[in-house]
Amino acid sequence: MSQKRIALITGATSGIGEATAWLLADHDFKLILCGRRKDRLESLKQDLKDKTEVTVLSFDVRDKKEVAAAIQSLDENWKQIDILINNAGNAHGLAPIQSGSLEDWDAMIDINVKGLLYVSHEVLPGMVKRNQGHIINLGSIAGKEAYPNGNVYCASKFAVDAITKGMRIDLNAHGIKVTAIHPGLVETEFSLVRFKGDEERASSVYKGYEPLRPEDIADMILFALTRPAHVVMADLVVLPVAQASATIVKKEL
Ligand code: NDP
Ligand code: 8X3
Repeated sequence: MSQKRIALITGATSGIGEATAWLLADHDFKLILCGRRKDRLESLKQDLKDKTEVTVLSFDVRDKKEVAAAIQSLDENWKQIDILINNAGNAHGLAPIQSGSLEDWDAMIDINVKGLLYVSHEVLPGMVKRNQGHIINLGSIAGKEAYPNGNVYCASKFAVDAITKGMRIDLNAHGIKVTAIHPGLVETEFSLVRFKGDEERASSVYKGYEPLRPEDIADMILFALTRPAHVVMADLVVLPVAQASATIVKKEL
């Protein structure tokens, strides 16, 4: 009987990360679920307990000491992380570059770029030592094309694209798979965070067409994780049918 692989998912408390947790729990993976909201992590652990083994780590990816302490605190039987899903991230604000907020810029660079690096820094040495592992980074269509007022969010996702390519090159000698998945519009808490709790503005982003659901991206993640040993899904853009580019969306309002 083959051993269950251990997957660490950042940003598992909502949206794509949470949907991925549910799907992987049904497909023979053990899960390390991460996020800041402890209550959500605990209730997800409870919800998944009949499907698979789950452990939770609550930390802010912006804090490198917290990231290191949390991952190093894992029990011996959880330390061998086979899969790292770098999913935690958000947009903060949507404003022209000349009037952007420094706090929003810090948040996006610190979470989407530096946070991804801090978590990877803790997990990669084990994978390298074992010459085995799979990293999946959540990029975005925003990391393939800049769009009006997206400036720094787009930059953070272009950085994720570049880091992914760098990881694939540097980890090549160790047989570690590196995948980037770049979704278009997915209906999650993403816009609620971007618009700082403005529910009406957030929901209007997804009106007049059928957006992706977080489960659609979870499907892609499972697909990437279940390819044969000699195959890596390197780079994938996934859009709702109504979306042709970052800015062209066929809406019927
Ligand atoms: P959600 O807002 O639903 O989820 C974001 C997740 O990231 C939450 O679990 C949140 O957990 C976690 N997170 C945010 N900030 C931090 C932090 N400082 N420390 C730790 N965890 C953090 O959004 P999505 O599910 O849509 O987003 C997931 C990923 O997908 C992101 O990287 C996003 O950029 C990307 N993406 C999303 C698209 C979309 O249209 N929705 C399209 C393309 C890419 P908590 O608040 O509990 O810490
Ligand atoms: C999220 C998709 O188009 O809102 O990365 O930036 S978009």
